[in-house]
Amino acid sequence: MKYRTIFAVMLASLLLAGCHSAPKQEEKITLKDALKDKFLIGVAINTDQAAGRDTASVRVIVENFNAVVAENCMKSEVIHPEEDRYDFILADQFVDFGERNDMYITGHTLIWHSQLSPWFCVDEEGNNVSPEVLKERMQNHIHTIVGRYKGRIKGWDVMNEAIEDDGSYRQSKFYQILGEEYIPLAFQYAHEADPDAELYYNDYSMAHPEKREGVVRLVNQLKERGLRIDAVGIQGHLQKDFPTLEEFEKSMLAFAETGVKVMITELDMTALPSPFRNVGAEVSANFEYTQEIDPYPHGLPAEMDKAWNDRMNDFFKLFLKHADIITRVTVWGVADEDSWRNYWPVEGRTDYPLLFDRDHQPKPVVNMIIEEATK
Ligand code: 9MR
Repeated sequence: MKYRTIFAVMLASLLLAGCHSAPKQEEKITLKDALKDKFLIGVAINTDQAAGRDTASVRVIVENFNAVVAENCMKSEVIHPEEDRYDFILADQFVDFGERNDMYITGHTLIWHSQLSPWFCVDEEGNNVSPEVLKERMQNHIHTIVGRYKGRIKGWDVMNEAIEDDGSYRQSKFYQILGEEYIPLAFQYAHEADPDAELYYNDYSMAHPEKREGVVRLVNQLKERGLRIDAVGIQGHLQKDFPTLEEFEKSMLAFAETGVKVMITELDMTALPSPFRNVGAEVSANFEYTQEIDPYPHGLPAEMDKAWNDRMNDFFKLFLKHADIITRVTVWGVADEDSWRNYWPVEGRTDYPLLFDRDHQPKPVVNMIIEEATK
């Protein structure tokens, strides 16, 4: 009898304990929480997002990312449309957004041949300006912009896409007028304007062996001259089957070997067939629309979707493996509908290149990354 009573009391207390303990709430770990000890996880934002108009995207940005970069509003044609006129409205909104949300803010980009203000390298007749004039313009441009955001923008893509895929210098207007000297000058001017800011060289197609070597040469030259360069930005505009992880990894390691950090700065991966192989992000390349190269206007077939998620996950596994040399991984856009991939290299396709889908829902790879980073 005595034992039966004890047993009943034990059973009752067990049941009671079960009832009282609150059902275990699944703690939701977000991308930025999962990666917090590995590297910054950033996103490029557009002006609707920075101004808070695109509320669905803002929710995703704030919840998942701890770094932002301006997708377009700091490019010279926007921020410095005429020699004597700067337009800081959109750039200010972008920086305010980053600060309000306590994010690491990167400026993109100071010197780039593309989206360049038409006046920048020529005189009123359209002829190239002299080296002295171009130096002065570059100095003014860089000092004014970097100076305005001194202490607020923590890192700058000082130089964008100056090396060709074969490792040679791009024959941009800057190069035609100043030769290779324009690159060290840009880094010097940026450092003068904000000595505490990190300075980066940023480019695409970095897994090409010749380009890898060209960029390594450039970084070494800058370092030999005692100029500040903190990291190389590998843009990371991936295709379904190019580049290989092995070549990508070789470039990460080769850049780190020069003594700088590595950042993946513009990550996305097209799910669509490419009209040409080994494509980087050459914005001037454009191809005519045909239906065969826009095969998934209503959604990716399941097996393609799985392949996309697995390959993106493989890249994040690679980044996690080398977290000691990587300081930031930034995706080039919030949700699929925002991506430049929908209109390049063919206008008007439906692509699926980002971590969040058109309904702003995380793709499976987001959880895969979280699991990998927290295991
Ligand atoms: O995503 C940007 C797109 O909205 C612009 O139309 C395009 C114009 O040049 O630039 C895109 O961003 C580019 C970045 O600034 C530099 N690397 C390649 C990116 C994709 O073209």
